[in-house]
Amino acid sequence: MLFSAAKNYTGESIEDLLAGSKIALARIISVVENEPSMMAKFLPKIQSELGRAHCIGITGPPGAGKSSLVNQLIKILRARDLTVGVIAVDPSSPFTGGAFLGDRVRMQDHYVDSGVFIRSMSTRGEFGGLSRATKDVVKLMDAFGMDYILVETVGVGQTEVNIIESTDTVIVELVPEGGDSIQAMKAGLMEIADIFVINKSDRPGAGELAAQIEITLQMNYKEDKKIPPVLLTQCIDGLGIDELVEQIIKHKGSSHKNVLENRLKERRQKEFDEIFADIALAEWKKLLESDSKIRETAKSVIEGTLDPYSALQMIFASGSILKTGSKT
Ligand SMILES: Nc1nc2c(ncn2[C@@H]2O[C@H](COP(=O)(O)OP(=O)(O)OP(=O)(O)O)[C@@H](O)[C@H]2O)c(=O)[nH]1
Ligand SMILES: [Mg+2]
Repeated sequence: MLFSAAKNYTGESIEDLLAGSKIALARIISVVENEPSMMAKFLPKIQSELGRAHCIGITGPPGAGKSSLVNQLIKILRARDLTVGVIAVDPSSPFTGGAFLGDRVRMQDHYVDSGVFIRSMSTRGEFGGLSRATKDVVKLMDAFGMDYILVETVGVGQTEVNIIESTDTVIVELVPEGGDSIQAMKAGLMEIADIFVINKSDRPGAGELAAQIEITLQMNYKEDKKIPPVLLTQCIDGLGIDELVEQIIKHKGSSHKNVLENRLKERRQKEFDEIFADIALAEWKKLLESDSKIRETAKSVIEGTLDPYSALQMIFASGSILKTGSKT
């Protein structure tokens, strides 16, 4: 059975999560992290609760001040009595692996706050898995009832871009020093940003970088897309954060409803495709194990005596795939 792991689940229930148990939230996140297919058991129970939280993606080069920004946003949102979930996607590089320790220090005031839930997600190894897992945790926090969900990633790889693309408001945080910011823009972050933040504006060159980005944005202006605002901040002491929150609320607001709705539909479509591909691959592997005829055909492809298209035609013609599909 595809979702057989569900039978062994003995943790706090999804009902507890829906009733507001943080322990259940933490336990269920761990379950899903360890066994992604468990989401198939939980999703039907939370589907009607989804889409209430506003999810903000914060990305930018290492050390830009993303965790400091998260920290400041938590402060302002909590002062407004809004609840906040945070997902810090850990950088995979061993050189920056200690970063979350730093995050812990920066966010420690909020760990004891009952209206805040902070979770780190490690890249561990498997890349597509991290992006899927992050999206699942966003859903669980949404169902739990968080008003805002902040997702911090280092915006370098495709996985991070994939995660960030699935959030409602994308903040790209850059800093005046080094070439990292230009690098980040090359990595495709320019296109997905809803708001640009130039942090460490206490340092020289912040105004110039902002101007440079504004010019680039105007040059690439497309009629169907609003030019994102470029804001200066000092996350170390909270300067510029009020203005940022206003811009986030503006982006979340009614004038962008259609954009958000379209983004949500695109996201659901993409997710559906991804889940289909994951399940299809898992089913295919099972089929290879259980059906000797199919195994023989696949062997011919591996040995180079048969091409994959002809092989698939033969397999489909034999009807084995359809028979297996109807079992699950
Ligand atoms: N001068 C100055 N330093 C800042 C500012 N904001 C953050 N910092 C410092 O920059 C360093 C990195 O900040 P973090 O918030 O950990 O940055 P990050 O982007 O989360 O870092 P990683 O998660 O490791 O990529 C810390 O030492 C902060 O104190 C700022 O506005 N000005
Ligand atoms: Mg950080």
